[in-house]
Amino acid sequence: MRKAAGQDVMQQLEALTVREYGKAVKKCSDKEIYYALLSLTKELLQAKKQITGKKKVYYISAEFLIGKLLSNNLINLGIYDILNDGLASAGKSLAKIEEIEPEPSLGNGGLGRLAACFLDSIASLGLPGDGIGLNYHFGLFKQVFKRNMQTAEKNDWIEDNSWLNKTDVTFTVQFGKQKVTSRLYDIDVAGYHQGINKLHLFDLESVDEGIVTKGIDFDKTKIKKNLTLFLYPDDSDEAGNLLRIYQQYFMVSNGAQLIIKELKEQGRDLHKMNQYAVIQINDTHPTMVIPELIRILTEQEGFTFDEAVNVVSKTCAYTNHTILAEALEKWPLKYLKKVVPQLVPIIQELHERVAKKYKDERVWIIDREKRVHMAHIDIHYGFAVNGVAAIHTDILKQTELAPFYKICPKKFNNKTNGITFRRWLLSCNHELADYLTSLIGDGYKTDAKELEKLLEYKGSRKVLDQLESIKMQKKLQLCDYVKKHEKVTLNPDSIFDIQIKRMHEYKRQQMNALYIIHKYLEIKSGKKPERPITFIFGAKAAPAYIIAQDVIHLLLVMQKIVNEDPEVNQYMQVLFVENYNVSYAEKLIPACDISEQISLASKEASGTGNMKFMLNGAVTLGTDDGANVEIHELVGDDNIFIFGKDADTVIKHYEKADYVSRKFYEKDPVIREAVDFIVGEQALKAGNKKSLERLYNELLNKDWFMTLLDLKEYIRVKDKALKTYENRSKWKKMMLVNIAKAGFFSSDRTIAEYNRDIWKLK
Ligand code: 26Q
Repeated sequence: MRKAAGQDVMQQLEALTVREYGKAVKKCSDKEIYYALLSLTKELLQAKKQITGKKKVYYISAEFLIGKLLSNNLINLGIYDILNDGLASAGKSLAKIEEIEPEPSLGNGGLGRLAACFLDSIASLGLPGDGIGLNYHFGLFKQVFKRNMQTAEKNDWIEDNSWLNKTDVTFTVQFGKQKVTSRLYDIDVAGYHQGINKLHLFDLESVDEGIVTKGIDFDKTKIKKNLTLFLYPDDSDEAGNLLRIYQQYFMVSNGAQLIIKELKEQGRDLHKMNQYAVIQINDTHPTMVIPELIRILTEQEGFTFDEAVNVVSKTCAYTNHTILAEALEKWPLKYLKKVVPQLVPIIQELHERVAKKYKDERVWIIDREKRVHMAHIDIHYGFAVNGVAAIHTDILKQTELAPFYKICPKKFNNKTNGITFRRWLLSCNHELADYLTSLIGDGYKTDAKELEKLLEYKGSRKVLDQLESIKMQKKLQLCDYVKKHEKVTLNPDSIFDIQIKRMHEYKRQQMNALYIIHKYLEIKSGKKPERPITFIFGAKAAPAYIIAQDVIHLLLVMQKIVNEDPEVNQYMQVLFVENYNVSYAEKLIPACDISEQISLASKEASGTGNMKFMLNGAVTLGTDDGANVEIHELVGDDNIFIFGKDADTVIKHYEKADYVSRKFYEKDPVIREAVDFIVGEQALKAGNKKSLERLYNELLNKDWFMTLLDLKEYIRVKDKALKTYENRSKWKKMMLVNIAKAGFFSSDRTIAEYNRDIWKLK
């Protein structure tokens, strides 16, 4: 039945290319076929039923890191296989055609990608739920390496023909005395064999791409032209911070207007808004939606202040994604006065009410320095607060948000993150997905827990060998891609050890770099590893985050030193891929043997890359942090490599301020040798003195994220992982157990929990 529909699709594609280009598919270029597929898929999406229901969730987020959409849409529409086969018969490769699609970069990392996975799962569970965000024209910068340093260029991803659908919806947004006009663009979000929801992206009508001068520079004060040009422009100066507040308000004002418009169109009583809508606030970036809704309801809909506060508080829920104090948004009141003067009296009133009720100033909204704590607005004036992994929620309750937990314990709940298996298995690893289907059927595609059926095959040599052979296929495919894009030849017989994520000190890429230095020195001194190792990195660093830039530089310098050393390069190689993004992740993850998840315990709220690797048969080398803790519990001690000080110990070090990195350096020659290499002759010859010295000094004199505390154990446990890899049958069993236990991390499970405990949609 599906096959028949699919064959029909191939005929539709043929008809389309004849109509558009006057030739058959087999005569078309990949580019022509891509655009034909884009039009065809958009038509099929539009023909799908909108998911409806009495109540809808609005997932409001400054980031939606959706990645390329073609392959996923085809899978969710149930026509991927038939098109893949049909195109192959015409001598075409769908995988190659997918390469043509530009990748939208509407997010930085985890938080944005999570929002995208959630949209997929909401639709796949048949729940009514739309995303609300911004249509950044150049998104996050494109990373280009020059002289072993990161430079930033704009990512011009929007083409005339794209997944964006221009709508007739426009709103006015007021900034003090200035007014701007917005326009809504929609992207259809198809559920897996389900109807569709929408991702609503607002844009500025008067946006002017021409004001971008070189790289990603532009005049930050020209609000009427720049508001939706970039995602999170540099926040190191006042103009950058103000622009961020302009962007946030633009997003939430549009979001609030859209929600109210929809409720009115459905004839709903706004006094009962919470029965028809729930607004999930993704971190504090959209927090101003709370005072904005209160403003609209009181100024335009005749609500009293109490009525507005009451219904808005029952409609909004907040997700926290970080425990890093510096990432919790606190806006100086004077900035808000400048950008959104109309919200200031509302925020002040919200603060007064809190201050009247609670003596403890730590829960106030406006502090003594006149800074507005955005998270505090969410907690007081929302009905639910959640962390994103068990350990993260516990730390929020016990430490970071403890005073709030004391006054409203019932609001707090945990929702361990998840990932969509449609993208992170079915789409990026057809080979594994098809093999799993042949073994356990395709029930796991809609009920991920069924992956556990794989455990039955733990003793089957045939199955274990097949898993190994699929891993090799994916490594070979990655080698081809890397050869073409990075001009580096990798050895597929080596162990692929991969760390891909945003560059941040707490994620400790610098610890991995020190391991690489250590291994390099060992090989130089004659101690060769049993099998070659390939260390792969991918990461962007915020342009204003200097030390993160320095770590990128060190790793690129190590890439040069190691790969150009004939005594060493047959035993180890280093590769830092340029412009790491979702599409690159889809190629790297299936090819990975060892998944590096080495954040300082207590700092990584959850992590989601860890789940993607596990699902694709990589074994985790990590600290007991974020969702690693839950991975550890699920697979057991034998199927993961855990090291490092635990979260309690780390938190105590911070409380007592008693961690001194220099002590570790002084007492241990192995640590000293690795750290000294950073400013040794060889590194200085290959790299930039200022940058390397700055990093060296940081490690010795500060090391806020305690790299040297865990380094020794990291080396020991990583060496153990490498040794275990040589016990092939043991390793293959570990792979199997990791895949089998990954079902818990399906975002379908996460979303079902959000719905059960918070949204209550159906
Ligand atoms: C804040 C203020 C000023 C400028 C920028 C920001 C800012 C921007 C982005 C603060 C935070 C972010 C992004 C955070 C993020 O991606 N957090 C990650 O969320 C994932 C999904 O829950 C988790 O898995 C990761 O552990 C967490 O780091």
